[in-house]
Amino acid sequence: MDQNPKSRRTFLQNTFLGGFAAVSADFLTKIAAQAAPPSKGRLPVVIATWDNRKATDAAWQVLARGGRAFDAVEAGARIPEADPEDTSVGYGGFPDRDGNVTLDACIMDEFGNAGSITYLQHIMHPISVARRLLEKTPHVMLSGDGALEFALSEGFKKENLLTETARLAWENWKIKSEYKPVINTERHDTIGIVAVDAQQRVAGACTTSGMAFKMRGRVGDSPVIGAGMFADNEVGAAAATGLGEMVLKTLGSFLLVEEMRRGKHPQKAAEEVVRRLAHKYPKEARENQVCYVAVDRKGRHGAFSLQPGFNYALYQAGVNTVHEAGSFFRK
Ligand code: SD4
Repeated sequence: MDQNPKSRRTFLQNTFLGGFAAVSADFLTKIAAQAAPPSKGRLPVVIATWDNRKATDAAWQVLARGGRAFDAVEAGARIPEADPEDTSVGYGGFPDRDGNVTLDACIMDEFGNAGSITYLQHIMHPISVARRLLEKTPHVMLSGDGALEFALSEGFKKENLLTETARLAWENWKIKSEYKPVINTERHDTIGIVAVDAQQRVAGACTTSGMAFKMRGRVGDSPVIGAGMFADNEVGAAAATGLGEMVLKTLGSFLLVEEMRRGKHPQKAAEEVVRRLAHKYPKEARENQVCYVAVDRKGRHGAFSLQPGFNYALYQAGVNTVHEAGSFFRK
């Protein structure tokens, strides 16, 4: 599925916390952004991080029959959640350093309602639990045991999400047991999925098992409204993948939507948010990956990342495609 496994590997080799010498912001300003030509708008549209074409396809089934973007992004997010081969989302996700699979997800609708679930164990579809929280309670975030209790009370099934492949990867990691959190090193990755339907309703979702072998209790950007994902019906929506800590410190998806609100095309807005990261955190930016996808309510889209190797799935005008995003740093 990964269209460019070699470049993906390259960035993964370069992707970890700690290590290299600091890079000056001046140096970074000299590196030109490699921008794709800005897209024209068309509705409906759905865009997802990585080559999640099965997810954009599921979302498109909703959009194509005139359905709601909110239903579309949930349907899309559920695909990798149930896929045991996707080792960074839902069932099959790599566990934390103690062997627990813990899931984070969030979702927003066209009214600005939000639902978020963090540190959820044993439930395959955190995105649907987040939706249920949004619809049935006055709350926005629910975590850990409380989230599990809520899910069970809503009829979600408790199951073992640790696959044999993920368990073996964890056993293997334990040999050195080096605590150096790495961005997931598999071909599929966290899904952020944003859509605008034919009635110009905007929605977004994001779901992940987080960083592989993370510290127990660690929560990343993905369930944080405005960090891993943000949707505003007046403007558009954005979602992130990559090193959550960097996204959290800049509230990247919120920032991206605000850049669009000020008139930027989603592509230019995504480039601006990545550029901001590179200026503010030059050393971390050099050593890690952060990626964004975005749509505005006209149906224009954009995508950009720090490092090369990020691709995204786009379903628009009846065609499901995968594209290599531009990046701040060159190969
Ligand atoms: C996190 N942003 O937990 C997620 C991980 C991710 O590709 O996107 N991996 O930090």
